Amino acid sequence: MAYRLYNAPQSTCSQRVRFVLNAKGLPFEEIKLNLLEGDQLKPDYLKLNPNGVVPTLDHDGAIVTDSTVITEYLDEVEPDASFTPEDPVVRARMRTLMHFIDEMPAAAVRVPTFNLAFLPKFQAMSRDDFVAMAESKPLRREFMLAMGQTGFPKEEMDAALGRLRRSYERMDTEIGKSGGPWLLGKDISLADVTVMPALVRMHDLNMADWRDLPRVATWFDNIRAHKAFTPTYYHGSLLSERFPHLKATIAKSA
Ligand SMILES: N[C@@H](CCC(=O)N[C@@H](CS)C(=O)NCC(=O)O)C(=O)O
Repeated sequence: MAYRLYNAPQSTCSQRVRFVLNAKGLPFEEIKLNLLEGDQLKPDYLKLNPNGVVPTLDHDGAIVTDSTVITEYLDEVEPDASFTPEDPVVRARMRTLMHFIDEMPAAAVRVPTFNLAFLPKFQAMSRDDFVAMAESKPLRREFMLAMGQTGFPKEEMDAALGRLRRSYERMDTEIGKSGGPWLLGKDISLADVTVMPALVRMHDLNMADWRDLPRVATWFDNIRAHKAFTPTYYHGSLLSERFPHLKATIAKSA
């Protein structure tokens, strides 16, 4: 049984999958794509993942895409150290949360990420090259064009930060309802793995806005103490490690 993961170190969706593989102790071959150089848009990769995004899992030739689908797939084919509640009602709640997370924090976190980390790369391009690059993206064309080469305006940034804040409040409510320490109670689930990279990203950007929510603060400490965390976040997985210019931005905003 061989697993090959096409992914990128700093990609939040990839980090979800690496976490589950590491937690289950499954060896995998890691193919690292350079997203800023457009590896995800090359014809051979698009045959595997027509959305032109990472991650993609190749399991002995079976191709599985979309991080939440991949983590559910892994939990089905490798049920040891399960991340899926047995009770179908709790399982449904987990999936509801996973949908919420993909729509809210996972989408919102792209705005500060692109504005703070990736924009300098796009600003260095000619207008024609930038538009051609944006238009070559199957899934993120409109997102890239909306950002443009000047970045998302303040209103967009504020809206994204508001959506993130509401997501932390929702986490706080869910942990309170379930009794914690995880979103669905005493066991970690795929919902926790799904939201993890958004909080790690905001913490890395020095924008962790959950310090007044002790249940979320404890949740964050717990996930960072999980045995799968360090192998998942190897050096180069944090934006501050990959982009030196970010250190100055972060220092200014601190
Ligand atoms: N719904 C997809 C989204 C994947 C996604 O957006 N991946 C980003 C990295 S986190 C990507 O590959 N971006 C490349 C690009 O925008 O060109 C999933 O969860 O796998």
